[in-house]
Amino acid sequence: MRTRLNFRPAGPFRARYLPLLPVLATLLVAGSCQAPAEQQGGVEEWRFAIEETIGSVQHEYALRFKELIEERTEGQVKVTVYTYGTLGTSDQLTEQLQLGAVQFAMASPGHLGKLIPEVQVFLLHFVLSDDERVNQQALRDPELIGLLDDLYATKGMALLSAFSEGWQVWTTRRPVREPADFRGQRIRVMTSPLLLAAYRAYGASPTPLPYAEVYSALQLNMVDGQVNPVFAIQEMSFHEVTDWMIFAGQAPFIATAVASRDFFDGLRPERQQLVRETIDELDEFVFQAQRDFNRERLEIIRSQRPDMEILHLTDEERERFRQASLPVRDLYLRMGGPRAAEVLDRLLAAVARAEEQAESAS
Ligand code: 6CS
Repeated sequence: MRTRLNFRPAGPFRARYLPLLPVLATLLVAGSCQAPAEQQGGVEEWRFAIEETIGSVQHEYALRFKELIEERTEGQVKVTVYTYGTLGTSDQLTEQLQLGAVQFAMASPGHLGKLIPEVQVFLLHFVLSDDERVNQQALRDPELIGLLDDLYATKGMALLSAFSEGWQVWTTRRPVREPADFRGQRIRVMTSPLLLAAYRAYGASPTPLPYAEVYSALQLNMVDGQVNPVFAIQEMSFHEVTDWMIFAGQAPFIATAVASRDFFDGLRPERQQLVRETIDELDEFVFQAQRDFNRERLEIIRSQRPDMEILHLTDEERERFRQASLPVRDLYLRMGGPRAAEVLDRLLAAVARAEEQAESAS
């Protein structure tokens, strides 16, 4: 079994992160003084900040990246991985990447949508396929990635890859079988504005919060439920403070792996190629890792909470949610930035093409 760490933040948010200020200050000084990345005795250091804790899907990804890069550069590059909680919230990680204090980071559309509204396309429900392999292929669509990369570039980032961390599951205190069951429920969502629209469309009262605050918010009854992939629910102990797990297959959790644009553009062509090839290989690696993690962690949840009610919505029940979610696509077109229509069309076309290919292969 893989490493597991319960991350149950205690106390007010500021108090939790204040002790980290020295770490942040050190990184900021390092980032502003040493471009592109720190050189120590001929060894270059690349810092990789992730939005999840030890033992998570993103951690597995970053560790494998580290292993491959260090091996392939024969120790010329050392990769240091910073897990969630060491450098701050997702928004703060993005800021540090933009400032050059870290060279690589994970940036989930669930938070990044405040900065790049178009990326919220990945937050829409029932847009991707029910088939994870189809989604994997669609997310690799070069035109889609190129289009998004242009937008990331305007914010000082290079988009390296978009990948799924598995289906998102609702954990609640009450059963949810149709949109009306969400009425009056305060559901914690990530901080991108489209998520408010997505859950209001179901009649819920969405509450945006950083990841680190979710456990306490559930425990203190400030919210009634939340949404995340199974591995995250187990790792962050959300299953301790909710009673129902509802699998609706509305959307997988999409993460994006990014590099600082200045850093990446400043790399020698061979190094850029090395990063691109390594990231490419990680696509299949993380596909398998998320599948294993989500399966194994569900078993852990079952053993730790035998009374947990696990509900898989039927096709008819899902269809009610799908219908209720459709107006949110129009909202995305209005609030998703100037290139929203292009991005949504491209994603839908990539999914359709991947579906056709999967059908003709079977
Ligand atoms: O819910 C969140 O905020 C977070 N969930 C996951 C699975 N990864 C990072 C993200 O910030």
